[in-house]
Amino acid sequence: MFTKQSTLKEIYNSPVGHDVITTLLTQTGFPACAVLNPLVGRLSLARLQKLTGMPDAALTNALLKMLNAPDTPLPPAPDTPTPKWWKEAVVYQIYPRSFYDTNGDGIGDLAGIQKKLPYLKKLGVTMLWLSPIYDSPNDDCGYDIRDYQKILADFGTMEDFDALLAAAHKNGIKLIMDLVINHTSDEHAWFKKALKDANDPCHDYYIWRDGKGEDGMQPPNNWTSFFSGSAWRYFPKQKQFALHLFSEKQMDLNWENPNLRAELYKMVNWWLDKGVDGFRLDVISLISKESYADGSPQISAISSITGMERYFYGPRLHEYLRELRAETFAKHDAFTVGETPVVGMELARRLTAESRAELDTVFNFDHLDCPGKNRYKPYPYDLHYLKRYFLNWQQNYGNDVWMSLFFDNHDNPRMVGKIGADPQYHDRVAKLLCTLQMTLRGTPFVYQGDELGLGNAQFNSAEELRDVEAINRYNELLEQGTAPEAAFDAVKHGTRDHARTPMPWTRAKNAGFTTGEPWVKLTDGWETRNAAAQTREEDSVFHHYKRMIALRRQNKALVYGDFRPVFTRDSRYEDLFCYFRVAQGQRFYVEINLTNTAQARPAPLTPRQVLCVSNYAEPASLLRPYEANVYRIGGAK
Ligand code: ISL
Ligand code: CA
Repeated sequence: MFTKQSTLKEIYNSPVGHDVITTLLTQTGFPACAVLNPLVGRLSLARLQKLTGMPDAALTNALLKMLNAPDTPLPPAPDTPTPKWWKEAVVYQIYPRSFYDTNGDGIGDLAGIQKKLPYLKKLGVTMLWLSPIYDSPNDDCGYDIRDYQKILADFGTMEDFDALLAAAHKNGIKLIMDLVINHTSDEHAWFKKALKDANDPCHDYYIWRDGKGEDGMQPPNNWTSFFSGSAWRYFPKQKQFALHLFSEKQMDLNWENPNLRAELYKMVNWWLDKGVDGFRLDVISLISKESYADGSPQISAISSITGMERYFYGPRLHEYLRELRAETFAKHDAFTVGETPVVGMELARRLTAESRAELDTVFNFDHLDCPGKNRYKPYPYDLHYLKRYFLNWQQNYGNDVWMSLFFDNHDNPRMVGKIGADPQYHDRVAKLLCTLQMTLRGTPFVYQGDELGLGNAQFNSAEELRDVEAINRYNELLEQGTAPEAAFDAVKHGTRDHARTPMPWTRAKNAGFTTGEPWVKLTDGWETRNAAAQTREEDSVFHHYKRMIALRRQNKALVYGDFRPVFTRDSRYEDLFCYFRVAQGQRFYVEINLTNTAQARPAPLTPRQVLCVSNYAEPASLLRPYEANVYRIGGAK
């Protein structure tokens, strides 16, 4: 039983405590190991509170509830990971709106994806993840679903989908869908029924609360939405508020309701029966809300979201995930990757360990920004942090769990842009990231355009933004009296639009993406940085990806092998990231220079080290800026 008298060290030694403390310290820019300092570690919660005013009452209360929730310890992990088809996959995330437009309306479509299957096959990826393609009013680019069993007209028809799925499978490519079941659109039939009649069974599919204050017009609590403003929307006819953690058109579902859960399972099975191979589960860790008490002001100050500690790892989360899996995925050997913001290593293990039968893997986002930084404020991303992050996860995560490996997705500016190396090194850095991604243990998720080394876009005015998150932030700043230019500056670096610009296919008008007007502007430089040019040039980023993907697919050691870092304790080599991947009968060696200056090799290469792939054309004695090499030890290339 944890109490206010528990010490920081005791708390840190528990899974929940470990992740919460690590996240809080990292967010504020401190190393997590600060807690291991005996003076700090011996402090009790109560004492810390007295000395520093932290943690506040709401946080203490939420934390103690989480710490005291029943937890089954994980059984010991096996010596080697169990082989699974999805561990061997190389996933490619498609943002359908921006992939390829076949009918000139400026919006990518399903026929466009099908048309580009030969390109994807050439690249070598084995599984596609489609960001949502369901019917939607598009308040949040499809993450606001109106009908789970209908295709958005902009993207095509269900026939187009069936044809795409069949064609993908025919090419040996699996396909997973984006499953958004924390919320639906306010235009979903369930919500419409809920609005019409409070006695309709669908009413309880959502989260309704009375308002506060004499007139009942104040939101039920202080929670804020991820997309600015209160997380509660008032409905005058109903005289009640409904919860929306995201946009005000994305209404949170009430997972407490068993009928709702049964409806969701039915829908998931309908897609599985169609033959889809699995799902990426949108913000799945948020489905269980601990209570509707006010959120901690301190968490709010650190994360700019109020209330998160009440639902980021709610008390029924594991139960819901087990049920969901048993009712659906388990019957189809389907693959699942959960999007789990703020979940750290220990909680991730509890969500994905094989013995738990919940999720297969999750996305952890801790590496996307350096400690104390966020995507809205530009800074040069430090590759040394990426090394620290991977050293930790690759060595400590365990054999009964499996990482996802990614640098980009549709919610973040691109990593190669964040690193912001001198333009002469841009392609080398893009290739370096690919080398890391294809040689670490975990399932790689390439985001469309990564394979071209696509960078971030240049947005010049608020009119060019399309992302509801950035637009809401911008408007909120204007309402607070910020001048338009300053408000735009505050969102332009972080807007999710950077990753959502159209795929550059050729040097034709609009990069060959559309014959019409693209729905969002292109990233500059497409005249030279495009798929046509890169598939022609042997030393392009595209070919580097192709070679690395092939190498990984041909060599199980790169998938399942042990990760053995070297030279990590020698400060002379902190600018290098070197490791072995070792499996029975196979050994690979990876050496990476994390900096823009030449570095000495820690040890001379031996004739037994056969170079497989490099981001430089010719070998050299020094490791050149951002050089990344993969060698096979013994045996042919
Ligand atoms: O935690 C975050 C920032 O503090 C967010 O990045 C959060 O992880 C993200 O907003 C959740 O993203 C997913 O759900 C959203 C949708 O807009 C995103 O595109 C999707 O990836 C709501 O469905
Ligand atoms: Ca189209």
